[in-house]
Amino acid sequence: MTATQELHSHELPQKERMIQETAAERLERVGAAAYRIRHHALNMGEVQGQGYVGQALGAADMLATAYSDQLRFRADDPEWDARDRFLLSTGHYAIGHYAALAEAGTIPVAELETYGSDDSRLPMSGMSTYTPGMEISGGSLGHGLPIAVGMALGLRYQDSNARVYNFLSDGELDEGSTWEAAMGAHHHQLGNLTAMVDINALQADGKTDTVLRTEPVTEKWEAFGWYTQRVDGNDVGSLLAAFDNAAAQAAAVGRPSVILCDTKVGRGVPLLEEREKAHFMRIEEHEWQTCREQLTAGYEGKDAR
Ligand SMILES: Cc1ncc(C[n+]2csc(CCOP(=O)(O)OP(=O)(O)O)c2C)c(N)n1
Ligand SMILES: [Mg+2]
Repeated sequence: MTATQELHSHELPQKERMIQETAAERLERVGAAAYRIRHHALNMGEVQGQGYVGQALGAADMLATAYSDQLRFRADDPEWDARDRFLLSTGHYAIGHYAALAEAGTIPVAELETYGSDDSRLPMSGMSTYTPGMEISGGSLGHGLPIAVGMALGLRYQDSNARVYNFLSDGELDEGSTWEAAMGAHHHQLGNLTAMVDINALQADGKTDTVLRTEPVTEKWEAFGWYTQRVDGNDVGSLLAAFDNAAAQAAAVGRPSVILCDTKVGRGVPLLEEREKAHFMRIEEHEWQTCREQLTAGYEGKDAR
């Protein structure tokens, strides 16, 4: 295998690949992937004129860290037995997930423009039967972690080294099923399970602390027996360090890991970062180009906010 092929092969996570890369180069690579994910998400949002764009922008760094650095997968064989499973339980975040799958090479970039249209493989809410690389049909909040627990247990019974990642939102911390699953994961010592929570402090009905106060979140996960880290979810360096720590802890039998990621809705596009009613954004026709320009200006200026 040539060095270039190795770089684009994700059969092993970055740490286990024989890629010679400095920490700065790694940061640059994952940061560039996050920028492209944001760019794709804006283009997809424009097709419908509205949507869950703010979440995709907020979670892009988490998705880039997962897909361009941590996950084991074959882009052209989404059902490869040994793949790590990435379960999106927040179905409405599908726009960000599709962007990440395009970045990973599982979905053609050109197909992204079909997002949300009739007969598209990319419906607005993630469906496993429609989309390659979409492991579960999410949307009914609080189902992802219970499914992840079952999968992690099943993979252990099969002596598989594959790991299970569940991407969930802070709104899913309102769901009792999430906490039942958290308890089950600890009980079964699912060291092959990692939860990544997008704490954007927002839900459909308003700010999380006004809908249902979930804090102190860190202490809750710790009390449930999980290896718990909390990071700035828009800082790729912190995300890489946290995912590396989680990977170093991973074992067939051991503590499950959770990475709590504080993110900003609309991150990278100042026009959208301050928008009201950010759960489902309406963006005017003339604003999309401004959004793209702001994103690129921030990225090229290596906006250090
Ligand atoms: C079990 C369940 N209850 C309610 C809903 C309706 N719902 C859809 S999105 C959403 C907000 C959940 O919070 P979060 O995912 O944190 O929202 P965001 O950060 O995207 O605004 C709700 C309540 C649902 N999909 N599933
Ligand atoms: Mg939220």
